[in-house]
Amino acid sequence: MAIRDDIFALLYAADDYVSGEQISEKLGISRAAVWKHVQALEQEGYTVEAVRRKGYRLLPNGIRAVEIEPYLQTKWLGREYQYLTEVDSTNIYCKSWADKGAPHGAMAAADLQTAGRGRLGRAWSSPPGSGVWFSLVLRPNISPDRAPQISLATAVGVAAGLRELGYDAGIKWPNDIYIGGRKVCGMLTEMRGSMESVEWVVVGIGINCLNKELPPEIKDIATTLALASDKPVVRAEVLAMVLNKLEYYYSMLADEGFADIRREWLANNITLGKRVNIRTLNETFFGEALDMTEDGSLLVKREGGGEYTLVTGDVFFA
Ligand code: BT5
Repeated sequence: MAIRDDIFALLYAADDYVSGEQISEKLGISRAAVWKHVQALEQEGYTVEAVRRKGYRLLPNGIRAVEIEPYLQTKWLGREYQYLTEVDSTNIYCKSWADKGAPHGAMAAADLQTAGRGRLGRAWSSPPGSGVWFSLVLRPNISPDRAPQISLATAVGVAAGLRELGYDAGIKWPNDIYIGGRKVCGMLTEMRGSMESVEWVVVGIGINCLNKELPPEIKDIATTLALASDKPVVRAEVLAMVLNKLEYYYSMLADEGFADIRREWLANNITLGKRVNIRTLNETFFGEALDMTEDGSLLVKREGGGEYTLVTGDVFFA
């Protein structure tokens, strides 16, 4: 949406109000069209003050590149960045971008996802102007059986970013981020490769930020940063802080292997020692989460006897 980006850029660059007339003259569109785009920006989560005889003033709270830049300290992660006002799913977008040659560290983020997805095709609620919905293209030099470690490193990075911002974020195995007993962030990792090597990994991350209301189907299990604390939430800062930490932990995984990531995961987890309900494709049972193994699986003591090593599946607190 080029015109909307142009209007955004004009408002973003101005220290004061910009009149509708100035914008319409500069961009060669009607004042009614300006007003329509301003409303669309508000849909995206920006606050645009409209004052009679003065014009418009932007209070930025989006995730365009110029907004993230002041907080971003990464070298390679998120530097190739595609911002989308609307997309079906940033994972779908990044998978096809990866197939077309997106570089290691490329990122796409969207204000609104119309078909945001969790694992096993579950829906991921991603309303406009409310969260940080983004995906990363990684080209790690690891064997495919180590790909789950990337998800665990991602959980460590997101939790560290949110903790840095003052939120008491913990990790539920394998990689959900919880605040106050509720899910604030989920991740979906997808991969293309052969038996021997990984061509790309796309990591999709959704963090609920600004919304104070949640759809009925998740309102008892989910939370948002705005609900978790009274502090103002700046989405660009959330995204950049998380990227800063993710780059650090992805580099740690590449340079030093999984042991250090595992240590960080253990230090920030809220899973071990809890009574859990495990659901795999084949069975459902209760037990106590005992440990995360050295390759990232969850070790569970089954009620009724025996131990179980969970490689993929869902864990619910029971
Ligand atoms: C996940 O799946 O938690 C992975 C979510 C990944 C979302 C990101 S957003 C950017 C990128 N693009 C995508 O299309 N996806 C990624 P799973 O563990 O299967 O959990 C899904 C379940 O979480 C749903 O069945 C709901 O119960 C719940 N849920 C849905 N939307 C939620 C939300 N916004 N916040 C918290 N929980 C939610």
